[in-house]
Amino acid sequence: MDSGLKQRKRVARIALPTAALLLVGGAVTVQSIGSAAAAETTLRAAAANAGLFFGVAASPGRLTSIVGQEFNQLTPENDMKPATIATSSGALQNTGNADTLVNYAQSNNMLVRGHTMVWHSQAGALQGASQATLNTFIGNALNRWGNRIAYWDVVNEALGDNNTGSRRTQWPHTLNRDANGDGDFFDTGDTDVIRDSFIRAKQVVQAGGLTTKLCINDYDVEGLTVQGGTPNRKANALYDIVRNYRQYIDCVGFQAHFNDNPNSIITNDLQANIQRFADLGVEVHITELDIDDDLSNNDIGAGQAENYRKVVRACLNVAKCTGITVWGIADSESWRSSERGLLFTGGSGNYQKKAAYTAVLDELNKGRVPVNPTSPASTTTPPTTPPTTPPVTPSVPPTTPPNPTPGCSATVSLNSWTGGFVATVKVTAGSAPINGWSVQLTLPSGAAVTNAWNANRSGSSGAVQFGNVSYNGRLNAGQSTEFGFQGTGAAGNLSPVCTAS
Ligand code: 9MR
Repeated sequence: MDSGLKQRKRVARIALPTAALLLVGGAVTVQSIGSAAAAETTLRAAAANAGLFFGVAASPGRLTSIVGQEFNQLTPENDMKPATIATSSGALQNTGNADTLVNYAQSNNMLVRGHTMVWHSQAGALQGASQATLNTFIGNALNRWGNRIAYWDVVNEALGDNNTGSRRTQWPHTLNRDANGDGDFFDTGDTDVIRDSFIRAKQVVQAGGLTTKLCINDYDVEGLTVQGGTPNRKANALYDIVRNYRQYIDCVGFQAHFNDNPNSIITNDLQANIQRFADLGVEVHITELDIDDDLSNNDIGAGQAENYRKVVRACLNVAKCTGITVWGIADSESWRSSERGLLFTGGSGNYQKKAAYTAVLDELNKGRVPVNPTSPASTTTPPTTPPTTPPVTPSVPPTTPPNPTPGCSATVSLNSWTGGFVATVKVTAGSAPINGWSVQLTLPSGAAVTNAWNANRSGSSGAVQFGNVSYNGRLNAGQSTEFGFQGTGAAGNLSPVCTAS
């Protein structure tokens, strides 16, 4: 993290059903949803039952028995950063500590998150390097550990502070060129260090047949809004990056260093923000969780525990939120020890559980509870079997009249705040299967759609039309799917009209 974040906070004082976890080639698979098992007594076991990993950041000096007992994922807190392992030509050096951590993880059946490749901070000898040299480093780092690393943070903290939604201006972002001056780096002719780094990483993964997943990671991107209800422009910018480069990006990390900076608080729309990224098809992870005691008026008992519970629940409620990592074991060993933001007190291998630990364990043990049981989040995932399987001809004539008229209905639920909203639209087929749908709704004047997911959109204000995308048009009788959109202004009362084809 930009050291400025901590600095800002200190100086200005402004103002953070169960499933089985399978480790398949280093990746997490949520296997099945069943009935709740007996309460587990470690974070890793409870998380595995709920179909996610629960990890910790550590260095070799912190590898006491608690690490393997409580956690099933490990992030090197500092030992895989370019400052430690990169030479100025992008070769590797000093990989001993990283190897120790990877070996420990392997022996304790833990996933590893590589952290991190392209970052403006702690770049060491790589500072100021060209894209070609960054690409060399990306290839070397990926190939060095191969599938022993399940997830790699390819790009870290690419976006600027203070909720501007802009890219950082420091190297490596000085490698960016906005050819047509339209303020983004997505056009033909533009140069984008994010895109080019992910393209390189994806090539290496494909060439080596690796299962390693490629992530983008940032902080202050957790809520749809920030304190006071202002849209979270940094989160929106990250969303645009992931949407534009979806073919290269597999996962998104919300660092979740929650504190009393207005951009870093825990908002009620955390889950909706996780969901909109998940709806793009990427895995979402909470990657560096710690929760400042200031967020509960220095109540590091029930207040902090409640905040931890909220964050864990938001992740559990989204099927593609597949892991949570806390940024250290004990308060005393944290990068911001005075804020007492972790799950244990004590130190040096002698740790005591805090109320926050008990809350996290308890919440994990409750498992994933779908918010809307009639439309699980998996409806947004393209079906793995062809949707056109011919129906088996019934041997007995149907008792209901044949060929009922295809039809559909739609309902909207809104999450509004001052100046904007997110709408989730549920489309349900009538008494006959449908092959496609379109939904029209009329926005009041002053309201406009800024982006949509799981639907093709035409129009942005007044009468706006949404059509199905390739994987969610075909619905059986009575079956539902969901799409969403984000807008500015006030949505008012929306009356969607659904037409089936
Ligand atoms: O926790 C890390 C601390 O020990 C280092 O001194 C610091 C140097 O920048 O990095 C800390 O980890 C950061 C992580 O790599 C990226 N996100 C913010 C984390 C906290 O600053």
